[in-house]
Amino acid sequence: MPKIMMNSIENFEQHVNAAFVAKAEALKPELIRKTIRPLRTVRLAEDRGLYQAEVQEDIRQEADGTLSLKPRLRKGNSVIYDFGDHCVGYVTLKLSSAGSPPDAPAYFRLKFGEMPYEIGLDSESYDGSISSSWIQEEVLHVDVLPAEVHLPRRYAFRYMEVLVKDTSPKYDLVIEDVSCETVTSADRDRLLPLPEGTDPALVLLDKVGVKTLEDCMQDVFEDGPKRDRRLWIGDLRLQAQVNYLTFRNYDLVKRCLYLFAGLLQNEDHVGACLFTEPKLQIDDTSMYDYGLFFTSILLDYYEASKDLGTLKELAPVAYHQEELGLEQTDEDGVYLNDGRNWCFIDWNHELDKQASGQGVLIYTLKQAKKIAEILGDREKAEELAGSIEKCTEGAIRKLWDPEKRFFVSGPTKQISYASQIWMILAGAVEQETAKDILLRLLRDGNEYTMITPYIHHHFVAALIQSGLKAEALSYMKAYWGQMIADGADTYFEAYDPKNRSVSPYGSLIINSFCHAWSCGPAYFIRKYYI
Ligand code: RAM
Repeated sequence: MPKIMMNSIENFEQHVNAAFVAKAEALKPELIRKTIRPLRTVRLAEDRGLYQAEVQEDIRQEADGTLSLKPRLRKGNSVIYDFGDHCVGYVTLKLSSAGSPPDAPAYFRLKFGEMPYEIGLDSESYDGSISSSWIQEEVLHVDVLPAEVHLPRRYAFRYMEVLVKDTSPKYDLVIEDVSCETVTSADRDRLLPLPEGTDPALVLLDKVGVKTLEDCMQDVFEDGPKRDRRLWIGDLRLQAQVNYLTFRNYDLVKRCLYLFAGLLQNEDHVGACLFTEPKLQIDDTSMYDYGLFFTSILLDYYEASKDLGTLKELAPVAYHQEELGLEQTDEDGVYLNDGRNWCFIDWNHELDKQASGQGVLIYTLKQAKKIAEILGDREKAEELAGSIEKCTEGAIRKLWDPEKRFFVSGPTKQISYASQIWMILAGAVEQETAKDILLRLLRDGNEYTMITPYIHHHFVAALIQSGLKAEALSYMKAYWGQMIADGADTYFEAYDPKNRSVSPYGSLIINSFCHAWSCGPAYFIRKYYI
């Protein structure tokens, strides 16, 4: 497994702006709770090397709220519940016994899976690059039966397996009831409906995107409710865009903006992600592209909410990120990509990030300029215009290959999707050139594959921006649509239709299958196709 390049800052400092943090805390949402129960039990079947769930028995909920199925299990027996859809919340089990009085504790394992793979794959053999503690699995002893067991952790799952490790020869464990109290800060009553008559394929793509966003909307916008359960800038940017056209929770975005602005890193750099527990704390991971995206999120937030006060208050933080970004460029305004901090772009470990990082810089410089214009700060706008010109001209000189008619990146002059996408999004080339680049990519492909829906999202954005709306739609239908065909109730963190086992970390068991940065179809559909 290649090592993940998430550099931590040496001599890390957190610079707190208490007033900003207080503003963020005042916007902390009340979570909406709902109790749900499983719809059926399933068994696992293998399909092309991956586990799928097959219906075993439907479960009715009786008038008194109890379940029609009360599995009776002894050593080695198991049951897999299917809650029918992805859920995020707290699980309660009501247990009793059958046979003689229980003369030994009930000892069982619980496993939760957003997808059937996580139930089927062996957790013990996981040896990937991030912690196995993310695997949603517990082993419990219950000394006294009957019992009501409230699990303290929050789980993200659709499937839940109970595997009895032991009871005693004298009694069986009976599962009387299982329920999940789901939590979200997304209010379905505020969800904007799609117009009557929308193409059913789009309705489905949108529905899964909305559900993905809903389950990631908690106390902050989380990247994934299974993992990392944290506020990450890159994810926030895309989920905020979907949120403006769906649940319209402006305060949650505002809260996240103030959290990032109120908890800065060394040099007042905006951090890549932050923790809300046990206390508010910026992580010590520093990311080049993610820091710059603070500017994008702020501008998008203003455009959606028209909250001028926030724009004004946070603009200096955004401008500063641009200055820090420019410090990592050479005399021609070209991104050095010298490893000072991590430029993410996508989970393709082979990718050279120089050109894509340059694209992100120009893209956000333009947004910073727009902020300055809205605020009437002419001097700032002119200064930014100068940087945009320098960085664009430098990029064309150093990163554009006129023969190949592609952007190249780094010492090996690597040609990748990511470089083309971000330089196009930055508006570094005319629309006709952009179109030509993208059509050639669509036709010929590229060896530096896109791994995450996050980069696929930007590919779609680049197609739309370049006037290739129809191509963007069919691309979206093919990629996200195939994810649905492969069983997605919510969109995955990583997905490659040609390699369904793809994982940035070494195993599907650790992947997140409800991941914020993948919810984009709901944004594209609502903004461009209805
Ligand atoms: C992972 C998370 C998150 C992403 C970062 C870069 O840890 O999946 O969503 O933003 O990587």
